[in-house]
Amino acid sequence: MKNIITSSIAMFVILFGFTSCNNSSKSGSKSGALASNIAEKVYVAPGEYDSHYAFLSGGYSGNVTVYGLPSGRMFKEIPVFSQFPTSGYGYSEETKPMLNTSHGFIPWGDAHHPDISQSKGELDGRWVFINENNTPRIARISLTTFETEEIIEVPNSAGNHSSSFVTENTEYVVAGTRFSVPIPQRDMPIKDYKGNFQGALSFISVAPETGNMDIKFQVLMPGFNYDLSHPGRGKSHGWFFFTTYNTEEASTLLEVNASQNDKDFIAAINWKKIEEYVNNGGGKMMPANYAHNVYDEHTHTATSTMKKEVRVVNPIEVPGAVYFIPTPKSPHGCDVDPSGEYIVGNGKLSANLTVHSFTKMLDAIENKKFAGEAYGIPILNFEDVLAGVVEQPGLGPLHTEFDGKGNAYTTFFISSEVVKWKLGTWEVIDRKPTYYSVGHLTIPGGNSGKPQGKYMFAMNKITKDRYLPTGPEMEHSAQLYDISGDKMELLLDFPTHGEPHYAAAMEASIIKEQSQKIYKLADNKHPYAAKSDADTKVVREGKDVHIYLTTIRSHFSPDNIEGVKVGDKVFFHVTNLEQDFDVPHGFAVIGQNNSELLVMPGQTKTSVWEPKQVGVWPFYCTDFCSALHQEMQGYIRVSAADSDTSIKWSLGEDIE
Ligand code: K7E
Ligand code: CUA
Repeated sequence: MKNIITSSIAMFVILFGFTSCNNSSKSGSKSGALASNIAEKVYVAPGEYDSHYAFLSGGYSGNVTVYGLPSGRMFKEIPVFSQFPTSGYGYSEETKPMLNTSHGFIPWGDAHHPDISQSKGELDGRWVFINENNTPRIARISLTTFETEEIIEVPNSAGNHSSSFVTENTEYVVAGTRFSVPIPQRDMPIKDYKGNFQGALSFISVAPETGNMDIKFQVLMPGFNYDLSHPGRGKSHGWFFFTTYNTEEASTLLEVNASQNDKDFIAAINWKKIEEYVNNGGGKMMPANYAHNVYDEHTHTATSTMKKEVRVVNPIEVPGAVYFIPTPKSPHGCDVDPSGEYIVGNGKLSANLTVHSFTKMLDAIENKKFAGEAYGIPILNFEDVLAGVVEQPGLGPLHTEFDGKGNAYTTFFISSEVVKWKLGTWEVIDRKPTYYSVGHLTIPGGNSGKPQGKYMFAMNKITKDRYLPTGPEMEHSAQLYDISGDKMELLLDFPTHGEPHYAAAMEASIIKEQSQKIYKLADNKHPYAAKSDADTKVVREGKDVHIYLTTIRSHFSPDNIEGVKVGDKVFFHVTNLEQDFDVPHGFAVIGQNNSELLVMPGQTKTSVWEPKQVGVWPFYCTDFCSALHQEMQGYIRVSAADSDTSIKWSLGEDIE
C-alpha cells in the first residue's frame, strides 16, 4: 500500500514537472522567482519609493486598493461604494450622501474596472473611475486627495459591467449593461424577454476641468448581455466596442441556452456620430430616477441630488452609428491595441482568439457589405472584418493587454496562464503559468495609446497553496511579471483585497508630486467648522445638540460637556486644526452606533450619537497622534430627559 502511494506521488511529481513551469515556490530550486537577482528586481529598500502606483478594484469589497509596484506593498484602501469604518466613510454625516441611490442608502457595492483619466491618449493622472456592477453606478476618485469625489447612478441599466472605461481625452466614461431589462421597468412575464428587453449603453460626459459626470445619452440596444468594452483610440477614436453574449436572448439556463450561437457580436458604436445627433436635438428625454452624489472638498460634505430624466437614443434612428461584428463564442474581454487598429474579442468557449481590423471594418461599412441585420442594426461579415486569429493559444481566454511594443498578453482562466503573442503575425511567443485561474491582467497604461510596458501583473481568482493558510478563505493573489525582455519573468506574488477584477496602473512620477498633504483650514467652508479653540461651542436646537469640537495635539476642545439629555440627538462636528502632513485625529464616544471618525488635517467630520442612558460618558481620539495621545479624551454628561441641567462646556477648568 505504502509503495503504491509513494509511486503515485512520484508519478504526480513527474507529471507536474512536465506540465508546469518550475516557478513554484515549492519546487525547492533556486531558479525562477527564487533567484536572488529576481529578489533585487522587486526589492524596494526601506524609505525608497516604488516606481509605479497600481489601483486594484476590490470586487465585492466595493472599494479600491492602492499598491506600489514592484514591491507589491499596499498603501491605502480608498472607500468608494462601501461603508468603511476605518475612516468613517459612509457613516459620517458628510459622506453618507455618497452612498445614496434610487433604491435608498446602499452600504455596499461590487466594483470591477478602474480606469485612469487620459489626455491625448495618455494617462494624465487626474482621476480614477470605477464601476459598480450590482446597483449600477460609476465613481470618480481624485488622484490628488485619493478620495471618492463623485458617484453617479446609471438608470435603465442592470449589472453595470462593461464599464468604466474612458475615451482618449476622457470625453466620456462608459457604462454598458450586463443584464438587459424592460425599459422602462415594468411588471411583465420573464418568458417574454426576447424582443422586449433592452440593453442600455450609457455615455457619461466628464467635464474637462472639474471631472463632473453627467449622462449625455443612452443607446437602447437589443436585449443581449453587454459584457466588456473598450474605446477606440488613435485612428479609431470616436468609436466604442462592446462584447455581447446571449445574443440568443435566452432567459433561463443561460449556461446552455446562451451558448447556442456559433458567434455572438462585438457592437461597434460610433459615439461621435451619436453625440452629433444628440447635440442637434436627437434622441428623447425619458423619465428616470437616479442619484448624483458629489463631494465638495471645501465644505468637506457630499450632497445627493435625484435626477429625473435621461436622454435615450434609438440606434436605428442614427444611420451609420451602430454595427455588429460577429465574434466567436460568448466573448468576454474586448480589448483595443494602442494603435486603435486591432479589436480583440476573447470568446470564452472558442479555441482561438479573434482579432478584428478597424480599417477592414470601415471598408466593409463603406461598401455596405452586410451579412444581415439584428433589430435593424447591420451585421458585418466575420471574414470581411477579421484581421487574424491566434490559433489555440490556451483554454478559456478572458482579457488582453498590450505592451506598446507590438505584443499582446492574454489571460486564460481554465489553463491558468498568460500567453504573449504578436500583433500582425498572431504567433504565440511565450506563455507563463499563473497560480491559479487568472482573471484580468494589467500593464500600466493598459487602456491607453501609450502603455508603460515594463511590468505586467495577473490577478488570480484562486490562491490555494500560495500563502500560509487562513481558514477556508484565502485572499486573492496578484502576480507580478517583468515583461521588458522577450520572455515574461515571474517576480512576485502578493495578496490583494476583495476580488480584484481589474486594476489601473501608472508610473508614480505622473502623480506623486500632486498628492495633497493637508486640507487648508482657511479654505474650510463646512457650516459647522470651528477654526480655532475660541470658535468651539455647544448649541441646543430643540432635541438636536450641535457640538463644535476641535482637535489638536493632544486635546479636544471642549473636553467636558454637560446639559445633554436622554432622547437628544448629539452631533459631534469635529474639526482637525492640524496643518501638518499625516496627522489625523480620531473621534469615538461610547455606544456610538455608526463608526468612529478619522478627521484629516483641516477637515470637519460629523458623527451622530443618540445617548440612551444617563451617566458621564467618555470620548477619545482613536488615532495614536502624539506621545500624549492617551490623554486626548473628554467626558459628556447625559442627564435624564426631564432634568434641568443646562448646556455648558469647558476646557482646562471645571464646569460650575
Ligand atoms: Cu473578467 Cu468583471 Cu472584467 Cu472579473 S470581469 S475577471
Ligand atoms: Cu489625537 Cu490621538
